[in-house]
Amino acid sequence: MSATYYADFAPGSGRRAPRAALHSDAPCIDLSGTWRFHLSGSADAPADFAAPGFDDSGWLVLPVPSHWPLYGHGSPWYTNVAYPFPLDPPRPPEDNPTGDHRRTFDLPPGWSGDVVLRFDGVESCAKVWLNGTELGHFTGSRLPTEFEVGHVLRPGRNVLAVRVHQWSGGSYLEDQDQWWLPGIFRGVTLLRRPPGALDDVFVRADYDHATGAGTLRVDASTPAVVSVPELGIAGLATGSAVTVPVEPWSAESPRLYAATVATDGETVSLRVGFRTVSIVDGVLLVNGEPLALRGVNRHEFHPDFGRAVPYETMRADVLLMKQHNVNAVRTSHYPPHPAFLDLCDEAGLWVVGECDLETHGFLFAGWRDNPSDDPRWREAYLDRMRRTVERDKNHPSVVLWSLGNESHTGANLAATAAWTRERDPSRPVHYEGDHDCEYVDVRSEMYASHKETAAISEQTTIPFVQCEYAHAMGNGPGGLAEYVALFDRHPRCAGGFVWEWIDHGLRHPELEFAYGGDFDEPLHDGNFVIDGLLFPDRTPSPGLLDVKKAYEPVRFTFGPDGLTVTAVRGDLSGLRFEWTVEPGEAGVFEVPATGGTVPLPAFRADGEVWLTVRAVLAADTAWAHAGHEVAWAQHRLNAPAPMPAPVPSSRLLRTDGGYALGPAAFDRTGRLTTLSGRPVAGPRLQLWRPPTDNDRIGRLHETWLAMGLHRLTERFDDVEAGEELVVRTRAAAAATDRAVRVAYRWVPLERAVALHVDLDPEGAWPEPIAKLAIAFTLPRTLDHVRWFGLGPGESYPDTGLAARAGRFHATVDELQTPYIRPQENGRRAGVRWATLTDAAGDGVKITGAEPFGLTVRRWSDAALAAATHRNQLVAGEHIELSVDVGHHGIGTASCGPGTLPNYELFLNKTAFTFVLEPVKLG
Ligand code: IPT
Repeated sequence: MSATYYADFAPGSGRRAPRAALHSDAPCIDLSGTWRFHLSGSADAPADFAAPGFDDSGWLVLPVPSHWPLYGHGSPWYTNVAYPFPLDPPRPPEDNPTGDHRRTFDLPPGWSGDVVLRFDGVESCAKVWLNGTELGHFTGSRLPTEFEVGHVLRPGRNVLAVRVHQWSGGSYLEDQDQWWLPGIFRGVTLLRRPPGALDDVFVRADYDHATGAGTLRVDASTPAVVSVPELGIAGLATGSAVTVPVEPWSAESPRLYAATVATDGETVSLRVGFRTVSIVDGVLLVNGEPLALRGVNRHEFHPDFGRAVPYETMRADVLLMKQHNVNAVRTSHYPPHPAFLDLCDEAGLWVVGECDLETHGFLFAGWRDNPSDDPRWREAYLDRMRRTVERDKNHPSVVLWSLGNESHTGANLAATAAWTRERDPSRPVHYEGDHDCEYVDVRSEMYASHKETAAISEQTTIPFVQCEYAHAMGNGPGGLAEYVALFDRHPRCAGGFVWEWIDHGLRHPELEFAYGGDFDEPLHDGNFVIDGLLFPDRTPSPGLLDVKKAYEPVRFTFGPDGLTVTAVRGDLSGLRFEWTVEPGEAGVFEVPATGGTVPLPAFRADGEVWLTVRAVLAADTAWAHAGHEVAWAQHRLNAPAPMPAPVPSSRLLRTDGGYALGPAAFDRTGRLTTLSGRPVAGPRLQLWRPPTDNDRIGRLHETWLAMGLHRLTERFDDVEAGEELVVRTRAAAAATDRAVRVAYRWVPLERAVALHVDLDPEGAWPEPIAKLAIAFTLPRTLDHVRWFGLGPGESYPDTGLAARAGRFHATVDELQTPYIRPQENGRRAGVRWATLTDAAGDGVKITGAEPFGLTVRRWSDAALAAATHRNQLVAGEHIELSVDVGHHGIGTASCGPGTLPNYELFLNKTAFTFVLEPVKLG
């Protein structure tokens, strides 16, 4: 077998030892910018381009950092578990896109002596030459690499040449569920190393919660002097410790102290956060307090730049997380750009720092030859973890080290854990794949059901973390509130991380956002890469709003003595409490920082009225402005007046076409044709919904298709015209012998009609159905929707935590949630009444005897189900109105448990009532 560098077990050659990412005053040169670029399909072309005199004027140009497939050279490729090449470690495939990169730079005067060239991220393997001298090579795409270059630098003009192979031995260790995107995608920097340089610094800043003292000790590769002016620490020698009173660092209160570590030649600036992670009686603690991880998994992603994420985007992620009550991030499944961790220190997020490692695709080979247990890969495993820990060890935000993801188990992982613990005993070690907890400090699971979560939390003797749960693919995740309630209940359960932060949809000229298969990849996993809480452009999805509600740090409970306010994490200082009663009444109330019960004013109200209480930021913070809502709750002050018993107020008339009943007209078979002269067709029984990703991948949708729910036909059997109009139908699907007997009973009211629907299943219906609704077709002009119910966003039985009771309005277009792969969406729940009107305010009103679900679209369910991308949804000639009395829950069966039993929907004999009337809004 060839031991060519790109087909090797070894992680690299010629590299410097890994060290901390440091902010230094030593001069540096940013080599980002426009480089020359040439792509070839073979890894073995002669490397003549490395010669300083090579003429690259005919080459293309490419920005660095970047992934070349996002600039039209080759194309992105998405796989989840499967490797996109045959398994024959460490050999990559023959077809190995290889990007040669070249740039020149001028060395400023005075740059003699030691100089280091650093790469912060190159996928997947690079060989580097400076002025024609080969420096070495490296793998480890999301890890830093440094070379000594002082001896090859020349005064004046220098030529840097980098050959990047898409595939390498390293690719076997990088089988994360994401796009394969080669390139120099993070910065390249030239760092001057002055005499007396401080290469490495290791800050240990512990906090003793019993005494309130912080102990600081800094170790450095060169003896140096430590100062923390704010703490009066000056001239502290590296290697010695000092103990002083401090304020501790936490995600809620991220107190940082500016520090410097200096030699004669170099000064490094740090921000020190004092905190101690410990495990006591199986509970994971920081500063003596149980750590409640209410987290998300974050991949680095930008829809235009892939993993070459701009700084402002990293910042946006941190702010969005904080604004949505997320307090923890798992850096799935590799170290992020180093600046991201600075932002986490600053804003306050607990971080699980994960190594760049995944070998998931060996699953398909029964884990045969899995690198995790193959001694030939041992050095590569250790190398990756060393580069992770050494780079990020000084961040107070990092509280756990994670060995990697989905790499099964084996001796190399155990060795990595042992090294990590020895190098940094201050942080527990996490790795989900060590199910027997032989070499980890915390037990970890992914996608455990609620039941399993409860059982593990009760049985475990060490802290338990759900490193992934609540798969946020498409519409969902359902069942989030129940998970968080379990986390809150069990002290040994330290919480979990939603999968995942953002949809990895790549911007596409026709499709808007592309996913697997959109680049004609021969093997791919479709839209499984679209499973985030943010849409690719970072617009929050309804799932993120639910996360915000589920992760609220404040709890409100309404009781006979008033409102009890409890801090779930941290305290209540920094918050202001407000109440509102629609319409128009509002006030504030005082709550002690530690929480308490406050009496509420007496409110007088007629009809259904809700009190809303809110906790908002009292002052600006680093992550949101004063007034930003952190938590809220509602309490109904008055029950709704019951719907008046229908009093027939007009008589049924026979007409040429059929029947007339108040404002409603019907054809001879009893189908509604107009309301107040406006065409309205219906009702139609609906038992199906366009499948969500969870329905489809969890295969419940197969059941619905087998039942024929998507092709229900309704036979009009009988019309009985007396005081009322009773229309009997039988709804059934071709080739099946079960059916629903439906009786639509129309009763005239004053300027309105009531519709009583009786359903009687015929035959056995043991499987869940998707939805139970009746639908109407309306003119396309009725596109303004107002409703009283839950809003403003969508809700399904086990989602919509963020929706609150109130009066809302939206256009039909605004009611749609633009999931990247179209699917069931946009339902508003708990609706008492809704109007659909045209621009002049004319239209129809529908009122439920009981709160109902409202869905309004410009396309049919069939069209929604058939669309694979947003651009395929085209407004039709009508508006489709569906009013439901039940939906099956959403669950997370695309990866994880399905709908909890109490959110399942079955067909039973049932009855419900709606009132339809024409309206004219003022
Ligand atoms: C789990 C992976 O860790 C994660 O990277 C992602 O692929 C997720 O699934 C699904 O989106 S692994 C799975 C087998 C539970």
